[in-house]
Amino acid sequence: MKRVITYGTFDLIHYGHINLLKRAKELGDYLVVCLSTDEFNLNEKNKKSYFSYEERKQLLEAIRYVDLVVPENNWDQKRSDVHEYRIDTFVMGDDWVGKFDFLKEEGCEVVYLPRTPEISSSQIKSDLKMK
Ligand code: C2G
Repeated sequence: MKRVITYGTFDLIHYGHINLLKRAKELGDYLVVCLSTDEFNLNEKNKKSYFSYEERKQLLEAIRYVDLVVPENNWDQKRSDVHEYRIDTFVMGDDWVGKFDFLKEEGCEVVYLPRTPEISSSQIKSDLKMK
């Protein structure tokens, strides 16, 4: 069984996220999503998500491509995560290209997938403000 992992905040889940999750799942048989906690978002990513961790987790668990959702508490857990969850392939959108190549040292394939253009959680928030 080929195990894939990806990371993110996934706030205001949209078709760009779904496209990423779909393609990530197509790279294996089991997809782990490491979901940024509210504290990690606030303290490290300078993001305040609209939905809480529990709400974002519930949304992700309802997506057919997602098999397991676990917390992302810090930037540095990826090396241990790939061992803990026995990951074969690490996947991120290509806005992160090159940033996680070090995971190849852990025997993990690293794949960056093209982002879906024109959609982002921040775009949705600003569009809604304009209405
Ligand atoms: N994404 C995408 N297309 C979009 C928007 C997002 O493919 N239009 C992808 C991103 O490239 C990322 C995933 O969806 O791979 C989740 O996006 P975010 O929630 O914005 O994740 P981010 O804040 O980049 O957090 O440790 C890594 C971080 O947790 C990544």
